[in-house]
Amino acid sequence: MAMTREDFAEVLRRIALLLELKGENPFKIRAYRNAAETVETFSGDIVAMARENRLEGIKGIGEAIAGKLHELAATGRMEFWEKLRVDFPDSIFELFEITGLGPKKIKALHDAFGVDSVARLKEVCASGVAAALPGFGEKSVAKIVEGIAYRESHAGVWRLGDVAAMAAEILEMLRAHPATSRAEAAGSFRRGKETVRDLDFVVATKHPGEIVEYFATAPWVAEVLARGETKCSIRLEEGIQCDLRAVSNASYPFALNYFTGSKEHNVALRARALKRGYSLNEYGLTPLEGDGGAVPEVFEEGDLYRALGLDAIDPALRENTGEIEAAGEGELPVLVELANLRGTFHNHTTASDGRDSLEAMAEAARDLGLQYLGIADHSKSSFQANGLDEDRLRAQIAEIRRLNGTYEDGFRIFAGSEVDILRDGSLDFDDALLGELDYVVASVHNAFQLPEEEMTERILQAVEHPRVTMLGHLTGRLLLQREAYAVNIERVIEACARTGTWIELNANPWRLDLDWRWWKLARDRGVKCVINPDAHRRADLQFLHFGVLQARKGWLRREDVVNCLSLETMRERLAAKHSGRTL
Ligand code: DGT
Ligand code: CA
Ligand code: CA
Ligand code: ZN
Repeated sequence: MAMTREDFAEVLRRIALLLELKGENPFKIRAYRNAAETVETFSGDIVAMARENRLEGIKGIGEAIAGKLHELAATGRMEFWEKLRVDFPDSIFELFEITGLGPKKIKALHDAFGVDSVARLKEVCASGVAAALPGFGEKSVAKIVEGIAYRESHAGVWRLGDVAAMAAEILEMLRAHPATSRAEAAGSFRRGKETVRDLDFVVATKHPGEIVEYFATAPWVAEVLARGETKCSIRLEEGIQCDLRAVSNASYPFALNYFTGSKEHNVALRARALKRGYSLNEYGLTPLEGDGGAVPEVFEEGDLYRALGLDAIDPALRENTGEIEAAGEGELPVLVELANLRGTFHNHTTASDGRDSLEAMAEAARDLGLQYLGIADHSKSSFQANGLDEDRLRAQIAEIRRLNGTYEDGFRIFAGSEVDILRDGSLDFDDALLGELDYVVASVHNAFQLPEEEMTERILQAVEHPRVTMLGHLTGRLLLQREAYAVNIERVIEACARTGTWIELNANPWRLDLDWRWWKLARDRGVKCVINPDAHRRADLQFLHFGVLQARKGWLRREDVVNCLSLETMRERLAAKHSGRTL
């Protein structure tokens, strides 16, 4: 297959990792990392440009790396990379996926014991030799062992954000086939689950054999796992499994409904059908013996729900958490949509650890049709993220005010800060400076291991602070990488309801925090949600899509999500929250 920008980025990242193991100059390593980022986010066809040797002058790709990328694009090989990698098996890259194990430790383990795979790492941890290495000790080895166990327990699980583009591509390809009359992605992906085990597709067709053949021989198939007349399972080159069902047009709504799940939703729906005298399965709805009544016509999924006396239930809600009862009583929520959002608040720029400038971020938000964008760069204690000190933040506020004067269409940047909640619950800036901001996002970025009681008190103190507008990524989880820290979420929700503090639904697909399972409760207690992309570059504003999906899974309506408010109302709301200031 032809080279893609992802292939480029992967090679550059792996070079950086191996250079790190070799103890190379940090600037050189940084150059490869930057180039990988640039390649991934560049707006033109970077692969074609590399092939034609036209990379010169692109910011983030130096001359030497440009030459190497040209070689890779033109010949499919990069001599530097091939030479570098001969000393290391590919399994060494697994080590970088383990929490608690950084490049320095990997290098030490590799140099001392030749550790070059997770299997070998387990051995040296178990035998006790790792703990004896300088800079290690029992405690850090215990952390590594925990990291290995976590990774193993999540093997075969994928983040929604990492598979969404693949799913869309496969669906598009299925729909393009002339024998396809209808096609949809099903399963946990369609339900918008934050992680999925595989991708499921359902196709309506008169020629299932042709669709199965087409699916099994697509260019991205690495392996055909199982193949029948009407179904097929494959593994993609990226590693994820995909299941296909090809059904008749008449069975399609039933098959789509069944394979969308969840299993629990299916079971409850089938019970409902039985009560009404039908048996329901993935092929259709049939009257129970002896009943012999007419079967309502079902052309699409909505008809199926209506046939059972229910309003149509959005896939996001199908987790059997009360949606069937609500649908029976006409009480399903009208769920928030991406198009309802008018702005968003938690975003970074090059001032801290973002990749795009303030102006560029604002332009991107305007392009998306948003009326306002909040900038909340890190505060000074987050030094690893280049957090802003008082002077730099004041300069940024001034720059935001200046830019606001230049927008003739009324677009507005709100000046905020993602302020660290320090270990003792105090905030990283004093009240005077916080008072100069339009809003404050308060987040925990360190001391994750505090006991639950202490962590909860720490966060509650921020909630009680009159200048805190919203809590950022409340639990700190990183999906498939780091568990949420211990915190009593219910108590935080109650405090937020009482103080009018908003809770963020962080839409970054690594976080999706606060988890959708909490939102119905939060909403019922009167807490407002704010969907934020936590964007570190322009393209990350697209994360809002994932945030909206999670909000839908949490039963949230337009009126529950504050950033659906128009600019005018939002200005009033913020001013009222932090009284005495004009924005
Ligand atoms: P996952 O684990 O992320 O792939 O989650 P799903 O929900 O996509 O699960 P999957 O792919 O095993 O199956 C797709 C759907 O098929 C599932 O949501 C519901 C339906 N299904 C699968 N097995 C059963 C079952 O034993 N009983 C019922 N009622 N439905 C099932
Ligand atoms: Ca699935
Ligand atoms: Ca499946
Ligand atoms: Zn943060």
